[in-house]
Amino acid sequence: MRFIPDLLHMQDGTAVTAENWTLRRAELIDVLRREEYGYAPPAPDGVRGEVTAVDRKCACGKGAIEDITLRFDTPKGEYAFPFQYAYPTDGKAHPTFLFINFRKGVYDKYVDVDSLIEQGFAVADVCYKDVSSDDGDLTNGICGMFDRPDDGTGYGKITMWAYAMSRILDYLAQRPQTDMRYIASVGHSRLGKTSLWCAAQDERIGLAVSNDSGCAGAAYERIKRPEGETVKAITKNFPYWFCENYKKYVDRAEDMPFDQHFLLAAIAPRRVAVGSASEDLWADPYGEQLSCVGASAAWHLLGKKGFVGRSEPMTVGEQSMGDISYQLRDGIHYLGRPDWRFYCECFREFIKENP
Ligand code: GTR
Repeated sequence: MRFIPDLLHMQDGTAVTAENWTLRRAELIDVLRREEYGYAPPAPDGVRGEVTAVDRKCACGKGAIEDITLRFDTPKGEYAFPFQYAYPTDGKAHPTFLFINFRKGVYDKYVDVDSLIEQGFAVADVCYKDVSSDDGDLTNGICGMFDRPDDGTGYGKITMWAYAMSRILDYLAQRPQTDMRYIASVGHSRLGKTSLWCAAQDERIGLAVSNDSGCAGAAYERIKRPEGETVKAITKNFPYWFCENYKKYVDRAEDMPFDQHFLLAAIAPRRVAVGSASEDLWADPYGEQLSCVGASAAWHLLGKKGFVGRSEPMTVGEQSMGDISYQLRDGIHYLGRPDWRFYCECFREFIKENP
């Protein structure tokens, strides 16, 4: 087996303990910022939400969906982007999914908003392209609102999509319908990478959901099936998702001072749910499962169980529920009902363990 960077030693070689975990976590985040995703700008002092429309006829009249414009100040003036907020209208605070999606709106093939409301969940839903385009233009949307350093560590798109999710959370914290103790970030594929990266940095997120996030998401780079996407492929097709430094590791995975288990571990002791799909070999299901195994050391250190599944490849349909939960769902690269069923179950487990 190849050498995998060690979670449990600080950069200076000191052993990591439960006491200095906070420092180690900061190191993990820092190396991921510097070498992979780029540094985010500082958070604004505050955000303002303007509700522009409300639809009360959803989930049989038991839920509402608001269109909201979120505004905040940046060094280059006010920035605004839209998102939707759907919640049960029973006057209570609800566990909330913070969902970043490919398309606008909660009525979408990747989410069943009525079902989530019926189960007592709220959902904030943002279309990633409303934050910044998915291309090499680093001047539009939120990306254009800051001076991006050109030393190799300037933010890529994933960092800024994640930044926008955190700004939505700033706003949700002002809403009585949101139970801030119970926030789950969710995204599929490139947005699964975004969900994990957002949760790694934002401790208000109690459960990070990664659906088919693959390369630069949940999947190890060093241990990979031959069909799996690599740093070489991803930085060729989507260089702008990352900081420039990430390209240094094309064909040089062994030189990376991190691997993707650092991303999962930076979420400890909070919870993670990783979903893979059996036919999604590009995202490398087994590489995703193995990085869950590798990241587990962080939870063990903190007196938790971490990943409780096997290290042999799971069979199709198998699930394991722990601090890091994992499911290998039958089918293609997709965010569907069996995925959400599992994530809702993981969310309920998290709530049960943290009353
Ligand atoms: C692929 C990309 C993957 C994954 C996917 C997606 O083309 O190579 O890393 O993120 O797109 O976002 O659907």
